[in-house]
Parts: sequence; structure tokens; C-alpha cells
Amino acid sequence: WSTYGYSVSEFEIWDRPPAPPKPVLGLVPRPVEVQEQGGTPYTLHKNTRVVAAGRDARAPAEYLARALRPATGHRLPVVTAGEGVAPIVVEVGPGKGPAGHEDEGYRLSVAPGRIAIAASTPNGALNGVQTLRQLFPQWVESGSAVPARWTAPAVTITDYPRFAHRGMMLDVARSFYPVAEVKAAVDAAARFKINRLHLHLTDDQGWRIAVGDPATNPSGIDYGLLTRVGGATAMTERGTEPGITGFYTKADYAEIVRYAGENGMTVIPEIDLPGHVNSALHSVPQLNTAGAQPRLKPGETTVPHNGTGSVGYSSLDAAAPVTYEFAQHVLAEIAAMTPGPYLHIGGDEAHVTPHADYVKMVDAFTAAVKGLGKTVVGWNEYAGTALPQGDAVVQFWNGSLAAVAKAVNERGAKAILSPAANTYVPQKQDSRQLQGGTWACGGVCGLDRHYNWDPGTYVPGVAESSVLGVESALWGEFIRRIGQAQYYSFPRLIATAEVGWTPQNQRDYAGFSTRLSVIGGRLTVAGVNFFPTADVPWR
Ligand code: TNX
Repeated sequence: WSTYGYSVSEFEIWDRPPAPPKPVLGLVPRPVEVQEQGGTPYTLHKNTRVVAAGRDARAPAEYLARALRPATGHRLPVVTAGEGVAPIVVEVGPGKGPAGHEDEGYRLSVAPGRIAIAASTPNGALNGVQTLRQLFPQWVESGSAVPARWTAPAVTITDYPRFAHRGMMLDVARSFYPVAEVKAAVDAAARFKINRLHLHLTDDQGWRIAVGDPATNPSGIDYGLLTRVGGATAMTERGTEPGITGFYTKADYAEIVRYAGENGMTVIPEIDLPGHVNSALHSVPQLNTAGAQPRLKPGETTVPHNGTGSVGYSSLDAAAPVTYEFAQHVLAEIAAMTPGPYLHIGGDEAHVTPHADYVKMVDAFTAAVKGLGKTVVGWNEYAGTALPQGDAVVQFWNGSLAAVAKAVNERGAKAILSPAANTYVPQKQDSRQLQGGTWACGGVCGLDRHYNWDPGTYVPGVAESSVLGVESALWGEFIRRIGQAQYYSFPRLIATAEVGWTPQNQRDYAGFSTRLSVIGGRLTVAGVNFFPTADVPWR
């Protein structure tokens, strides 16, 4: 015993480095079936080839090679035959992926000398690619070469999603995100198999998408004003920094659609109608008819820009033909630019629109979308309108679940779930986040709130088969630019990704936190901001 009362051997224990933590297979979202084979891992070779077997394997194989080249510094040529040493084989074709899960399922096998990804579709293979990335050391996310041993543990995985829709919404209207920032958002989310990019393109504070002039234009509207005027404004509210102004040209939008597609994501554009239209009224004088809100004051020809965060004070005029002419043209233009099947018409918080007027306008807009060959999506306020039978989607955020159930059961609608308490990322995730709402949770909406809910049983009277999936929503009142956006989104967006992907009986928060603990390092290496949630044992 020493004079301090402990033995020498205890000193030795103190001085010994702590045992390294048990390795964690940090796969998020958790795959349906994982068999760890143990033994020798796969090691990437400097001459490894990525073999694209089948024409449809080309895109996911190229994607994988592009993902692995910067950090590994290897050439990783994509070839169609000739496996060579330690190949990564991507095989896409009918019947290659798990049966019954053709759209997005995949099989991944990692063996000491060969990796194989097999899927029935390119998007299925892409999901396998995202899983494989998480099996390599975190430095694989580096944008420049890292001298590391690129091993991946030997595993066999069969995997597919619980829900078809695992979305992320970006509010580019309150504060704009240039194309490069949208791409960064896509990059970060695609890693977790998020497959829908919902762009909230218009709101009271700004109009972010170029709309061309129509062939016939009874009201003589100059549609270029929407972006020349409406693209030059944003949130101005005191107490936060002003929002970023700007808009997407048609070429910008096409590039976002292309890039999202390459990442397995379908773009869902939203034109918010008939409320949230101050920017449209401010930009286009012809929309300022007698029944529009806010009303013109004497001497005004268009309503002033209002950059505050108030909601529900603006409305189009149900009695004015120009309203329908405008909406029809804008929706047609957006439909023509959008290869995906969905067009979102908002429909939320039209507090100053008389109910009958709301129904009249929304019915016209949903019919217009149907006529354009797209499936209409709207926030749950529109659930009670005459939705196209069997061809409409209700996105729930807050309010009446019974109305959602009615739309599903009577009109054959499908549901996307974005309950504010479980998916709204501008809500504070921790009291250390100084900005952020607290209304959805009556306090903080922590990572656990975003994880611990079941979309399959969320709406009473609605079967899981009528739920398309889940969506995380990044509203933009106070969030500025992609860095802040990520700080608010992550890691809660990853919780939403797993809620949408993994079977309910394979999900538990403790297991999720443990797997997430090794994702922090990956996000850091990839340059993705995240909030260091207190109850995750980050390592
Ligand atoms: C409600 S959610 C809104 C948005 C706000 C959001 C957050 C929804 C459909 N409408 O206009 O940005 O709350 O404050």
C-alpha cells in the first residue's frame, strides 16, 4: 500500500489505456437481414475494378466508383467484364434483387476477395452502394486521398424498405439555397437512403422557380415578374438574419432533378396555393383582384412585400378568372419540368380564405394537376376537398387525423406523414439550440421523438398499405444556408430515414443510438454538420 492508500497494481490499472470499445457495425438505416460472417474482411486493392453486370448496373457502379475514388486514391475503373483482383460486382436485372421488393431492394455480400451487390433496379443497387459505403472505414467519406487500409467486414445482407417514400423537404422560399447547396443536401441525405426531395418553391416571402410565358395569356401576365420580383425577396423578420434571395432557372431546376435522380431521389415540387401567396401577389399586379388578400390600399397596384414569418394572411381570389389562368399555367410549367409523378399544391394555412372559396380553388387546382397527368399532393388541410379518386396524396403535419383517414378511406388517397413533433427539424432538438420552435413538442423535439413513432399505426383507421411513407421538413423562417440546415436536420433526418426504412419490430432507440454513434465521425469526415445529441454515445 502506498501512503495514498491504493496498491501499486491499482496504479497500473489506472495507467493502462482503456479497452477499445467493441466495434459497432454502424449501418443506418438498419438493414432487414444482416449476417456477420466474421473472419477475414474484404480488402480493396489498388487495381480493384467495379464490374457493372447488365446495362442498368452502369449508373450505380459509376456512382460507387465516384464515391470511393477521392478517399482511396484508386482508379477503380468501371468495366463490364473481367473481375480481376478483389472486384466489386454490381449486378442489376430482373429477379436479381429480393423478390417482392423489386423497386428498391438489394442483396450485398462482402467476402474476403469479392464484393457483390445484386438488385432488380438501379435504385435498388444504389441502396446497396450506400450500405457498402458504411462498411468501409469512415475516412472513405474524405474528399481527398487518405492512406488507410480499405477493409470491409465480411457480411451478407438482404435489405429493402418498409415504405416507398422517405422524404426530405427543403423550404427554399423563406431563404434560398443555391443549386450547389441543394446538391450538398442531397449528398448528405442519400447516404441514408432518403429518396424524395420535396422543394417548397413558393411562399409569402419569395418565389424561387422560373415560369415561362404561355402561348395564350388572356390577362397579359408577365410571368418573368415572379422571379425578377419574387426571387429578389426573402424573409426579413427582425431578430434573425435576413433570408437569402434568388431563384432557380429552368436549367438549374433540371440540374437539381438530374442530380437528385442520380442519387435515387425523386423531386416533388411544391407551389403553395391558395394561401402563402404574398410573393405572387406582390410580383404580379393582375392577381390583385378584389377578393385577393391582403387587399390593396388606395394608390397601390400590387401588395407590398411582407417578409415577416406570419402565416395565413394571404390568399388568391376564388371569384377571379385570373386566379385559375395563373394556377393552370404555373402548374403546367412545373409539371413539364418535373419527370417525377407528383406535384404538390400546398393548401396549408389558408386562414383568410373563406372555406367555400378554399374548396372551389383547391378543387380546380387538384383537377388541373390530374389533367396534367400528375398525382396531386397537398398538406392535410386539403384532405376534405374533392381529391381525384385514387390519385391523390395527403401530407399530414398537424391537425385532423380523422380527415386524413376519411380521404384515404373514401377517396382512395395515400398518406405521407410529417407529424410536426416527429419530423419538423426547425423545432429545437435540445435546449442548447438557441433558435428553434417548441410548439410541436411543448419543449424540445429530441432525436428520440423523431425515432420513437410508428407510421404504420399513426393514423387511426388507416392501414399501413395506405401510407406512402415519412418526410422530414426543414422550414426556413430562421435557418440560413446549408450549414445551419444540416445542424438542424442531423441527426434527426437519419432517424426519419430509419423510421421509413426498417421494419418496426427491428427498431429500438438504444440500438439506433449505438449504430449512430459511429456515424458522427462519418458525417464529420464528409463535412456534414450535425447537432451532437446528448444521449448518443458518439465515438
Ligand atoms: C407551418 S407545416 C407551416 C409553414 C411553417 C411551419 C413552421 C405547414 C404546412 N405550414 O408555413 O414554415 O409551420 O413554422
